[in-house]
Amino acid sequence: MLRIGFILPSSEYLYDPFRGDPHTHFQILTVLEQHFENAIKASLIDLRGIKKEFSIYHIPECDVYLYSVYTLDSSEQFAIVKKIREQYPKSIHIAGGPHITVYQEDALKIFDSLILSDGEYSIIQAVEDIIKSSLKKIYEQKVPVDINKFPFPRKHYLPKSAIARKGLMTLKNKTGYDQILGTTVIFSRGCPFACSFCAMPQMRQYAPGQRYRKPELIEEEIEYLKKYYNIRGLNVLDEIAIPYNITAAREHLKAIQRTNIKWRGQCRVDSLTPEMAQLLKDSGCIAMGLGVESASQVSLDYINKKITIEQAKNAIRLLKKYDIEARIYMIIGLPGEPENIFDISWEFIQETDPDWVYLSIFTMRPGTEVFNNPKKFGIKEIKTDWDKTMHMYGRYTKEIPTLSFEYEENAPWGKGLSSENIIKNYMTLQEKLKANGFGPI
Ligand code: B12
Repeated sequence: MLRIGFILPSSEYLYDPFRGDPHTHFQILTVLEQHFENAIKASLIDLRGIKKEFSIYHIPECDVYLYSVYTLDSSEQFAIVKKIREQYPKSIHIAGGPHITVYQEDALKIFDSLILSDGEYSIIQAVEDIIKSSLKKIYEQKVPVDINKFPFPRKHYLPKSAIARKGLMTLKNKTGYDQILGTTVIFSRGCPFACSFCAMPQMRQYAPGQRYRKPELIEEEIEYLKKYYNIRGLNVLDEIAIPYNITAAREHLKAIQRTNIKWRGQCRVDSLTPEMAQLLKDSGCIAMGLGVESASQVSLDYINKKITIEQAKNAIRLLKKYDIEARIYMIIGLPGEPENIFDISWEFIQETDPDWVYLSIFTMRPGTEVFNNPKKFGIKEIKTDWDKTMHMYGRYTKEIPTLSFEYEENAPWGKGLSSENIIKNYMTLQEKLKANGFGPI
């Protein structure tokens, strides 16, 4: 029997690594178990919360180790491979994920094989090749996988306590929701847009656009979570929780409604119409996060967000009207920001009065258009110190952000802000938000 372990790194840079679930891992492990049945033993090696120097003591011996490498944890994951190879020299190491997709050559010095793009068919092929001793260096899926052909991801790889937890559904204005037993889910892949700060367009070059699970499969997945985990609330992690196609959106939301669950999610500001807000409300949606990103239209245009400030204001109004908590995502430090970005951001927040503001500082991730084409965005230098690309600071403690890039003084839109100014704007706005009840919950 082939022992396959999927490594989940410490995620120590997250305030609470147990707020999210490892969906990539669940998906690949479920596919492997369904295909190979008793010929393999598939497990999740959960290193969250464990100090990096002690990780090896928590890693059981396997024949094959899998990794999904994000930029922020790339150095940790590379170090784990090295340690495991010392301990179990015959082990085979296979990686996928955004970071290795960009740095394939370097990654091949560390891993035995890489999985690029959708991984369902590729991992089955790779395991079959391992059994035949003919593992290839690269498996690349060039035709989008139909996600409805695969089972929904099972969660039995972790203890029940790590799946069903309280505190995921907390609301600002209503009590009792913090006690709801919740978990996170993801019903789709991808996004039809190409924002210049997002790593996905490059990763999904062979599978552009949005793919959703069929409504009946969504219903089936939620019923499974209710039955085995007693789940009553869902944090839906899809980038766009509402399908762009209106007919599909109706069916999607009605499927969720039939399960009688409470849920929260995120969507684009241009997804919201009065009909959609009503459907959301009826489907049990209690809070929605909106990608507002900036109070500067110039910045929105630079990052190719394809929305207007007016659309953002309308979307917040609509959510509030339908009694759905309106949470907004904003970023400080984007290209195109004027000198008075702090003032216009605060004015926007005061005028629209969202329930909650998630504030990030702009970070540079490989694979994004800004990273590949910095000149276009007035960026003079990008450092590849990946550990310094965290985008959320000071939500709970007083950390000081660092930036891994710098703007030209004479940027294409005018004066580029200095890194000191960006950090100051970010910190002052974060303080102002905290002091005025915009977070954190
Ligand atoms: C859900 C999600 C999360 C969840 C769960 C993440 C997880 N590890 O499963 C949570 C909330 C925990 C999370 C946290 C973070 N995330 Co996140 N997240 C996403 C999101 C929206 C979906 C990912 C997902 O689960 N999709 C469903 C699965 C099934 O699809 P998938 O991941 O693409 O995997 C498929 C293939 O890519 C491939 N594959 C990928 N890896 C591997 C590995 C192997 C071995 C194999 C065989 C196949 C394979 O096979 C899968 C099936 O086809 C993506 C954006 C996106 N749309 O993909 C961002 C994204 C992956 N996240 C990102 C970031 C930055 C983070 C955080 C660092 C954010 C933060 N500062 O808090 C943390 C990191 C936490 C961690 N160490 O895991 C970035 C990564 C960019 C980068 N260059 O690293 C992304 C791309 C968002 C973005 N647009 O920039 N995230």
